Amino acid sequence: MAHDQETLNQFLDTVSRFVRERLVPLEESVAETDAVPDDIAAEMRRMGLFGFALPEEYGGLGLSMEEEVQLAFELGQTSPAFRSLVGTNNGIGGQGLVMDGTEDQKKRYLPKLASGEIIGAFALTEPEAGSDAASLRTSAYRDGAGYVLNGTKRFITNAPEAGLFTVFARTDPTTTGANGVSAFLVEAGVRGLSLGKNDRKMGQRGAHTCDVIFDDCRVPSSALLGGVEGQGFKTAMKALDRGRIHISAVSVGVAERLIRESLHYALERKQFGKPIAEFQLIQAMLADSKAEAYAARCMVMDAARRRDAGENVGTLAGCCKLFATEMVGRVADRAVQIHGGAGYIADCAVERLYRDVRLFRIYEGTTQIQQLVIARNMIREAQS
Ligand code: COS
Repeated sequence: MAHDQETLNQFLDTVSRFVRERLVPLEESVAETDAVPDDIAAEMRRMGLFGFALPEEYGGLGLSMEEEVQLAFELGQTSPAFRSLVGTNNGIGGQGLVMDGTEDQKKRYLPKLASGEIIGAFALTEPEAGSDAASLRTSAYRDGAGYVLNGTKRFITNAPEAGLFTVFARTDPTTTGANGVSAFLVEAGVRGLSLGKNDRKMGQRGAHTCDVIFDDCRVPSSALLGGVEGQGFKTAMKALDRGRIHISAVSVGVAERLIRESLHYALERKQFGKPIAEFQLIQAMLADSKAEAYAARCMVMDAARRRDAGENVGTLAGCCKLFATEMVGRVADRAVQIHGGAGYIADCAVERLYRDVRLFRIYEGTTQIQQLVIARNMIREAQS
């Protein structure tokens, strides 16, 4: 539901201040300790950030997509680990439930996700099924009044903290494709569900991923998302369409932060007797970054508005993800270049952000998957 402009502006101002005054000063220690402090998580709960995109009737803030991307522009102004903590509940870990859950399932879990009492995780990727998500092998066979899950999920964001997993598993062993996949809501702590060691990642320290292993894990029939078999892959794709716009907005936010850091440094740093900002080769890098970040911001706002208006934005979400995540990679690279040697040193924000943003081009669908989705949709449309 759309909020009035004044309420939205107040909320965005509060978040912006929280980011600048509370989160930015903690960036280095979060990277060092690999943990977001509990008091920050508590503040995020109080601000409603665990449920910004979840419906108001279940305790969320019910932001529209256009409102959500504006929030993501703000949350993007600091280490992505902070956003990641609240990202799955509102995104891929909660939206499957919002879009396709039964009323009972929504009532049971959405209020807890919205308040941040539990963390939701999206368990799609497997050791042998990354981009080719439909080839997943985790199985769920019917047994009496429930299902038994077996298989391993990989790189699952927030799995170490999760209270609820949306798990994609094959209920029809006779098909190898998308139609045999169903989604299950599996609570942490059930027998047969275990976690691997936390992955040691290139960046985004403070945000955690690990394997999720199902070994004869028994769940009741009521765990089947929407109560229907064979719909799981579509649920995953719909959640990802939405998530891709959100990640694009975060990419814009981080790019704007990197540009600010670069401009500030270029104005302070003197070489050859004057601030390096006065050299045209530095100006070219600043200008390219500014123009590209602005283009991505406009794309993201447009896709979000169209989604709110009810358009199918699968292609546009792919365009945003492709452009915005590649854009922030280039902006981060230029930011390091503008900082010179200082940008390669670990206590420099741009060094850390350079590593952090590398993930944006990979998760929720690689750049190459976005290219494939965009082109496939174009061809289908032309032929229909
Ligand atoms: N919304 C709704 N339904 C969708 C959809 C979407 N965006 N995309 C596909 N579907 C449906 C299709 O309509 C099709 O249904 P029907 O058989 O009833 O027509 C079904 O899902 C299978 O679609 P498709 O044939 O396109 O599946 P593919 O196996 O060819 O896979 C790609 C398509 C590659 C696009 C998909 O596997 C993908 O997005 N992979 C990347 C996965 C990913 O992002 N992983 C990140 C992990 S989460 S961090």
